[in-house]
Amino acid sequence: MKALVLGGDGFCGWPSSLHLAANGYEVLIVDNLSRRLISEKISTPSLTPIRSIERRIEAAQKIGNIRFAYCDIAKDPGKFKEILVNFQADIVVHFAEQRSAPYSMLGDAERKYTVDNNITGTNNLFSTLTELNQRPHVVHLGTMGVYGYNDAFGEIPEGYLNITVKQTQKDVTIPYPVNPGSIYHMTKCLDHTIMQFYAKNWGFQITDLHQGIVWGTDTDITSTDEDLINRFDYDGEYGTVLNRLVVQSQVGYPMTVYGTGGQSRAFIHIQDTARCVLLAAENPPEESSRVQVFNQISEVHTVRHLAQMLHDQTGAEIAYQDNPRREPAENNLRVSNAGLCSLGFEPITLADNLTKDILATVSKYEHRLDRSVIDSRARW
Ligand code: NAD
Ligand code: USQ
Repeated sequence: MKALVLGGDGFCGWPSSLHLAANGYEVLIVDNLSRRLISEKISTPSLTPIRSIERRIEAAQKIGNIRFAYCDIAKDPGKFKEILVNFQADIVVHFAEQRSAPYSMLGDAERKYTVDNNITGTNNLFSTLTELNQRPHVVHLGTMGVYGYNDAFGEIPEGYLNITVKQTQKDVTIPYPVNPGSIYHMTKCLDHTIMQFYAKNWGFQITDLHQGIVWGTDTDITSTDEDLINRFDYDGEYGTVLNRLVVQSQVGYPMTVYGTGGQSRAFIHIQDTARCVLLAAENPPEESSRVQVFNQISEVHTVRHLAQMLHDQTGAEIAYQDNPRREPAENNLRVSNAGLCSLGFEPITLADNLTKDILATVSKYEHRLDRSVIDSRARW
């Protein structure tokens, strides 16, 4: 089976590509290396010394059949088409988007770039596949943030809500109302609409993984060889909250809890991202007229709880800051992950003590840390 992995050089894409290759897939990574470029532009290299894509691929040959093609899927539809024609994928996994909410809110240029890149890339993929009459199962990485983060309709279901229409008293199933909190999250809502249309009109089999915040850095494969090491972002724009707090607690930087820390969010470990992507890839929807949605999450915590847990482990100080983001100070969140669990997903949780592994990685590469990039510059 052939898996085309768009964005396979990134934080989630790299370990997922390796996991697919280790499980017998012929993998072709397509990436424009824009994440590495943004790192250079805003001076925030990965804490871990990730290798060049060439060196990564050379080391990955020991894991399985894995290759790389440079292509910007948003800006170079001609080359992208050639790749799709030549590779004839059975599965396409689509990670290739600008994924930082704070980055997308920095200013005019970043708003436009995020929308142009994410929406055009997704539409290019489906439009070209339509033109070529190819129908691989497409697995798209979406986000929990499409739902907003509240329990207004009870536990958040997987993409669809069963309601009774007041006017007709009819029971219907509707796509869960979207409620994005940033330009980045907005692009994921738009992606979802694009995919619903392609599924309805051209019968694509599509799975949208509404993923929570990913934590951790290494997986059982990336930790086997320094040349396979995964990226680790800790800066104010690309670092996600748990990884940031772990780094801060290790290096004596007061932990940056925004507002009261009462924000509840869903989390998943990077190892589970790779496992869930494979599970989803192997289980396409039976019905091709609508997008299958799985909530790719393991557990829900408040930011305050995470900071307190790290304080208890390390004694690190918590610094409550004015929240730079427009979001509710406190929220309740309950999320179903029944779909992936029914396929055999057994979540890794914080109780498994994996923050200790991250602390070890941070300690190993602490000399590479730049404290001046820890605070976030984005305000909205
Ligand atoms: P990342 O930035 O590390 O990886 C994205 C990769 O896509 C990068 O290698 C980048 O160079 C590439 N890319 C971007 N635009 C491209 C284009 N036009 N053409 C070709 N390649 C392009 O991000 P990540 O953390 O690995 O996230 C991957 C996906 O998972 C994203 O779509 C993101 O929205 C989603 N996701 C991530 C998280 C998280 O916590 N990291 C949580 C939920 C969902
Ligand atoms: N937060 C802090 N302190 C920090 C950083 C963040 O308190 O130092 C808070 C934020 O205010 C927010 C929460 O922690 O309430 C999560 O922030 P985050 O930066 O970890 O996550 P977010 O911006 O939502 O985006 C990340 C990924 C994105 C993915 C999303 C999943 O960058 O790609 O889609 O998590 S989710 O949050 O479930 O929508």
